[in-house]
Amino acid sequence: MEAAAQFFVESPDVVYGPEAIEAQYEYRTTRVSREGGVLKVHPTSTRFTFRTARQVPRLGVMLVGWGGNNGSTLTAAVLANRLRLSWPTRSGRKEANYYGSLTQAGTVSLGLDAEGQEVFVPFSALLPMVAPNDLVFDGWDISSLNLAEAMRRAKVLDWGLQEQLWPHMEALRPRPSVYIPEFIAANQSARADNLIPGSRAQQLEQIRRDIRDFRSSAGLDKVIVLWTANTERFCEVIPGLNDTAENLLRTIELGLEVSPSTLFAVASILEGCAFLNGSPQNTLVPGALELAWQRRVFVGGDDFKSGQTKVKSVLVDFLIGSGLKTMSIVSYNHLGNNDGENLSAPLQFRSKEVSKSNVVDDMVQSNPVLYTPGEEPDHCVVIKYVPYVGDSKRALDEYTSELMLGGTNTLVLHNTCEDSLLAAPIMLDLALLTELCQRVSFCTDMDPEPQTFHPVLSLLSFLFKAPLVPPGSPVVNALFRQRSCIENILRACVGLPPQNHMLLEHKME
Ligand code: NAI
Ligand code: DG6
Repeated sequence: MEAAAQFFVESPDVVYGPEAIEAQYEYRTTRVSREGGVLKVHPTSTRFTFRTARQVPRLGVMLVGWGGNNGSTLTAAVLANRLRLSWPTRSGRKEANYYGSLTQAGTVSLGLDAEGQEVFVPFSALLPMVAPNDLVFDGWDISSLNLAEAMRRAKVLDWGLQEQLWPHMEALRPRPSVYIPEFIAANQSARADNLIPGSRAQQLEQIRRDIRDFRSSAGLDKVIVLWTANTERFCEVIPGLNDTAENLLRTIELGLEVSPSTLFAVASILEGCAFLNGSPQNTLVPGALELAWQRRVFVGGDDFKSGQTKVKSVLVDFLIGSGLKTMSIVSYNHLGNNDGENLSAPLQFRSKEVSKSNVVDDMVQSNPVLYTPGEEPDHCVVIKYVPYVGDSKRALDEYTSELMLGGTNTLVLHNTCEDSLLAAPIMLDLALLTELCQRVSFCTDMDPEPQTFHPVLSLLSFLFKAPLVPPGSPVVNALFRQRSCIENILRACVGLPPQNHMLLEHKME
C-alpha cells in the first residue's frame, strides 16, 4: 500500500474546491419489465452531481450504555490509539490499532499503475473523514461506575493496557439514564443505580439537555448518539401509540408505554443528532421513523453485525451463489459477559433470535433455480450464558447444503473471540460513516434541487445484522454486496466508476 494515502482524481468531472469536492457521475443501472412472460431489461443512465463538504467537524459520540463492555472498550480503544500505547503480554508487546474497522483498517483499490499492479489506499482516504483519535465521548448508563471501573468489570483488555488507561478513564462518568425494568432482563436490576427521575416527558427533556450540554461544554460541531445498551424486548407497534410521530410524542407526554431506547431515539432526533441502534429491538418504531423523516435526521439500525452473522452472510452467499442448496443453518453461541446474562431471559433472547435469523433471506430469494417461492432453509439460533468464558464468545455453526445427484455438504465452524473487540470498531465505523454522509449532498439532471441521503441510512447495512432501509427498498444482507455499496458510493463522490473487478486490461493480447 502507498505510504502517502492522499490522492486526487484528475478529471474534468471532479472539482476540488476550497469548501467541497464536486463530482459529476454517470449512474448506470437497469430497469426490468415483464411483458407477456418475457423479461425486458432496459439499461438506464442518470447524471448525478455529488458534493462533499471538505471541512471535518469536531465530532462527539454519545453512547447509551457507555459503561458496558462495548462502550468501555470503544472508549479505551480510542484513548489507547490516541496515546499510542503499547503493553506487554505473554506473547510479546502489543500496540494499539484499529483492526476490525472498515474505514481504518480496510483498503480500496484505486486502479492499476504503469506496471499493471493494483494500488491500494486505506478506505478512510477516499473522502475527508473524522479521524477516530479526535472523537470525543460521553454517554449514559444506568450503572454509575466510572469508565475505568467499567473497563475492569468488562474484563476485555489486557491488564497492562488497563493500568495505563486507568488515569485517563477514571474521570469519565456516565450520565444517569432511563431504566424501565420490564424492557430488559430482571437479572440487570442490581446495576441500575444511576437513574433519571421523573415522568417520561421529563426524562426526554433531561436527555435533550444532556446532548446540548455535551455539545456546548466539549465545543463540538456535531453529536451522534449510538445505542449500545442492553438488548430490550420488542415493543408492540400499536396504532395511536407509536405508529406516527405525533402519536409517539403524545405517548411520551402522557407517560404511556415507550421503551428507553425509543425515548433516546426521539430525544436525539429532536436535537438534530443522528441516532444509531446497535441492539436488535425495534427501537425505531414507525413514529420514530416518521419523526426522523420530518426532521431530516439520519437513523440507522439494527444490531451490530459482528462475528457469527458476518460469517453467515459470506458463507451462505458463497454457497447459494455457487449453486449449492443450503437447507439447514444451525448457529449456537455461548458467552459469559453481561450481554449474555441479559440474553438469558426469554424476551430479550427473542429480540436477538429474530435479528440473527433473517440474515440470509435476500440470498435465498436471489436464487429461484434452487428455491421455490416461500421455500427457505431451516434456521436455528441458540444462545447460552456461561459466566466463566466472560467476553470470549464461542460461536459454533453448521451449514448443510445439497449437492448434485443427492450429495450432501456439511460445513462446521468454531469461532472464539472477544465479543467487544469485534463490536468496538464497528461502532467507530458507524459514527464516522454517518458523519461523512451528513456532509454529502447530490442532485441529478432530472431533479436539480440538492438533496441528502434518505433519513433511513441504508448505506450502513454492512454494519448491522438487520439493516433498516427506506420503505420499498430491498434489504441486502450479503456482506460483500453491502461493502461494495459503501465503497462505490464513496467512489462516486470523487467521480470514480464502481469497482467492477473485470481487469480487462489483463485479459487482452
Ligand atoms: P453490556 O451489558 O456489557 O453493556 C450494556 C450496558 O448498558 C450496561 O452497562 C448497562 O448497565 C447499560 N444499560 C442498560 N439499560 C440501559 C439504559 N436504559 N440506559 C443506559 N444504559 C443502559 O453489553 P455489551 O456487550 O456492551 O453489548 C451492548 C449491546 O450491543 C447489547 O444489546 C448487545 O446485544 C449488542 N451487540 C453486541 C455485539 C457484540 O459483539 N459485542 C454485537 C451485536 C450487538
Ligand atoms: C450472543 O449471540 C450475544 C450477542 O450480542 C452477539 O455477540 C452479537 O449479537 C454478535 O452476534 P454476531 O452474530 O454478529 O456475531
